[in-house]
Amino acid sequence: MELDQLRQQALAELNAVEDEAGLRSWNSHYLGKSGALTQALKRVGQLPPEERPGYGQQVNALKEALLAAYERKKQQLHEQEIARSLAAQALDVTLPGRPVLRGRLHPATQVMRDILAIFAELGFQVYRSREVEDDLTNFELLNMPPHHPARDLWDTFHTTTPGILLRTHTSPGQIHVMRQYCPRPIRVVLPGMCYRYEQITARSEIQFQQVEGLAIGESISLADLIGTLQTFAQRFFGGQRRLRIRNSYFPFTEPSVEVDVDCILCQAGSAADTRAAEPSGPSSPCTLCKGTGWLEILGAGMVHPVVLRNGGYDPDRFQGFAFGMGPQRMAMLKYAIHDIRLFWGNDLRFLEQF
Ligand code: FA5
Repeated sequence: MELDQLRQQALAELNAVEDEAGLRSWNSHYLGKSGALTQALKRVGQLPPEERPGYGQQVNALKEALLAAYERKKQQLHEQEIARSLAAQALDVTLPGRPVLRGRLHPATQVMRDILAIFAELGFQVYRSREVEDDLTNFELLNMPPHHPARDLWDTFHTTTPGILLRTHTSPGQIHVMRQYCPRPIRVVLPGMCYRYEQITARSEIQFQQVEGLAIGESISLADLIGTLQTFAQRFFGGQRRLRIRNSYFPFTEPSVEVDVDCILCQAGSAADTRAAEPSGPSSPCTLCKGTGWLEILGAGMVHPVVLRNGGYDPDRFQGFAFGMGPQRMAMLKYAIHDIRLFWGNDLRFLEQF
């Protein structure tokens, strides 16, 4: 009778339990070491011997029943807790996801890839050459011995190691590639960064890219150079821009030329008599062409016999043409960019336009 009461009371209390703390307290009250069931078992010693086994069995059966009820309640509370937390932090699967910001290629990289793709179609392979050069390769082997006045054309960043400098142009790559492939014919482009210690303006940076071109063979002429450059310009500018080829001077080519493209910003180069186009004075608004209507994009020429010999080729048997173009200047002329400093300024308003 006493055990029946205990069962009813325990189950009623368990039923009223609402949380885990209540469940723990119920457990220690009924099933714990000094709980009600342990106390009930201890009373077995006070009973007459013949009643003890029956009483003991009843206490054990009650213990098992309460344990089972306890486990059920525990599971029930656990499920309630999960349902409550799900309701509190409802997950709306219909909400649109957070947009992932996608990067893009830097305009300088895009233009560089466009240039290399066109030269690949013309049969030119890419050759990578070092940015930290020695004086010998950057100047001397290109027919500019020490104290040669032409060295002044390239204001140079020297390192603290004597004779080691940041290359001022990609032309020293000509020597590397010639010495590697001599005496085979060559048709390569050499892209990369160049450095010059000069004043930064809207059209000149201290750090800029160049793409050098070099073709060496046994029957190469100036006509091949002009044809290659015209074909390239036609493909790069899509026929939108005009070319002007002028004679020039470089110590490592003979004869030498420079190529200009008509200015996209002011279009002054498209005037009827382009040869007469002169700087239009300090009032000119065009930062790109300084009012001349033209912007120089590259230097070129037939490889000088001294350079051919320094590269290992016999100048009596081989000829070659070379050019060095400025991709930043070309991008300015293609996309109407008014200031070269935008390329390395890291301004997203500029970069996101490409
Ligand atoms: C040279 O650097 C020669 N090595 C080019 C060459 C190669 C001639 C092979 C003959 C044979 P130049 O200094 O003119 O030449 O530069 C070539 C091109 O690089 C320029 O037409 C221009 O497009 C670009 N460039 C030169 N200086 C800068 C600068 N400071 N900022 C941006 N682009 C520049």
